[in-house]
Amino acid sequence: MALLSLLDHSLIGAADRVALEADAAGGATQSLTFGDLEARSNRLAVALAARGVTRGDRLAFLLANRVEIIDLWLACMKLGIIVVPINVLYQQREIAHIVGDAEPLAVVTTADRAADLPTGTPAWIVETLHEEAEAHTEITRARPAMVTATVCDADTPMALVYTSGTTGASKGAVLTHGNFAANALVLTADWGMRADDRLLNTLPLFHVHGLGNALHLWLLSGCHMKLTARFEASRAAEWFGAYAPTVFFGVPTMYVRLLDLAADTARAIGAHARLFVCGSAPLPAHVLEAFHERFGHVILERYGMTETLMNVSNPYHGERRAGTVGLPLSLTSVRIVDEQGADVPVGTSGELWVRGPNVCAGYWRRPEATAAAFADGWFRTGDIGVRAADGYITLEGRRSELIISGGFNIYPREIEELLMEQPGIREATVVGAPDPARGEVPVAYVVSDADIDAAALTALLRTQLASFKLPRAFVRVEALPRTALGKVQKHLLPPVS
Ligand code: MLC
Ligand code: AMP
Repeated sequence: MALLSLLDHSLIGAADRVALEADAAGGATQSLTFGDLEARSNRLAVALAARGVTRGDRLAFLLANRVEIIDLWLACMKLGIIVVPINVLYQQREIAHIVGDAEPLAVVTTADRAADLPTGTPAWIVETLHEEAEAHTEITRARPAMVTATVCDADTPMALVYTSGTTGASKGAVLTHGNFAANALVLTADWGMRADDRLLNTLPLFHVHGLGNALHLWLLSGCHMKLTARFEASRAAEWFGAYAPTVFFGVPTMYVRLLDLAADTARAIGAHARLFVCGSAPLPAHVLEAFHERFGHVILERYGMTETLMNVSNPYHGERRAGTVGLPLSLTSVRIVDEQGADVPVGTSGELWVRGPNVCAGYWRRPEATAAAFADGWFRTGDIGVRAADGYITLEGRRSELIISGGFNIYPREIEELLMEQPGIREATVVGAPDPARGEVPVAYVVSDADIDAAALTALLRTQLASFKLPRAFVRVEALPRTALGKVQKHLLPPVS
């Protein structure tokens, strides 16, 4: 079945069930049924068509979590429009790259961010668009003809999600309706999502953890979701206490923050819950153990990528083994191979290659990058791992220099290039330094003519880079260690004091 027909079990089949509570303007909370979501997205589909968007067009959004992202996602799904999510933390330079590459008809955003779009790119203000949609009072839960006439199948592109892949330039992974359907079906089944679940989602909807997993598992299972604008550690006790979720999906940093909750609060949260899932970055074994002790639950760790959605997961019923990402999900095959692409034996490290209906169609308008990412139909993840005799996979690192901080990806190259554009900086290299809460944070090593004014440099970089990419320290060195061929030997850099 097509993606939309899967979700129809909730949108149409459970139309009167309360589906969602979400942060609304002015600190209020909004409550909607699945039928409300169906009607809102029908109206938005008509409003979008009136603005001239048609099948195959790209439409981007630059928004923090809010109900209108869900409306937009469903309306685009109904019309075959390709959604381009943009990280709301991105600054002009980062946004310009995505907009230039995806060429969306417009970017749906808020008035205060409109000025951050490249000149000539229409900003569609989210509130205006919503008002326009809601003015179509004649459109209700009955699907308008333009929706019923739109036929999408598993190969229809649903989204371009930008990722740096294993090399520096950010590329749009073409995720299809079939990719989202396969991911949602497998996880709903493998993690036992049920209509009586209560899912607290604090993950951003502009990345696949929130978008592919949380949003679709909610819509497919027909459970209830609480959507917050973002994760805020200071509000966790209030959210978990009042909402009493049965399911929570998070990145390791969120679990580290939750360990700060008082012991009795943690126990009470654990008593209501049935499942805590973690992914997007390595979950340290000691965090899993501390969480178990305080909340009474063994976190289920899984492994995914923007390009592949979810690949490997610890089992719901079997052993959730600390430090491992578990076993391949039901529709995904995983090989671990050496440099020549030959399978390595159990216990030997190699690169993970994956294949399945969850794997993207390739990179948007980049046939060379697509060709390089696949080998004989297998997607080369760039992640290094090892398989135990009983199949459990442990990730050991990455082939690339990717830094993951708080679950957000950082490519050193982007920061290095920006640093080298600054007057007085002759050379720069950026590496990830361990951080107890965020996993890793970027640190810059620079060769410069004068002392570095870290505060001034940070202030300058802040206007061009998302906050999570700002180096946490600048270390001035005489020279960067290099190989005979001139490549920087990052492992020989002095540790940050
Ligand atoms: C963080 N900030 C946000 C934000 N998250 N701002 C708006 N919306 C968000 N969603 C900003 C803060 O304002 C602040 O900016 C800075 O980031 C740090 O915030 P913090 O509250 O001090 O951070 P912290 O408690 O450390 O928590 C950060 C975090 C965030 C965990 C909430 O890192 C996060 O949401 N991570 C999730 C990333 C994610 O979804 N990754 C999945 C990628 S998909 P300032 O300016 O004050 O510094 C993928 C595939 C897979 O990897 O397998 O899933
Ligand atoms: P992204 O490009 O943002 O989708 O990030 C995908 C990358 O996140 C993967 O290639 C892995 O390196 C990493 N990742 C995701 N889940 C895990 C996990 N559970 N443990 C370790 N790394 C992970």
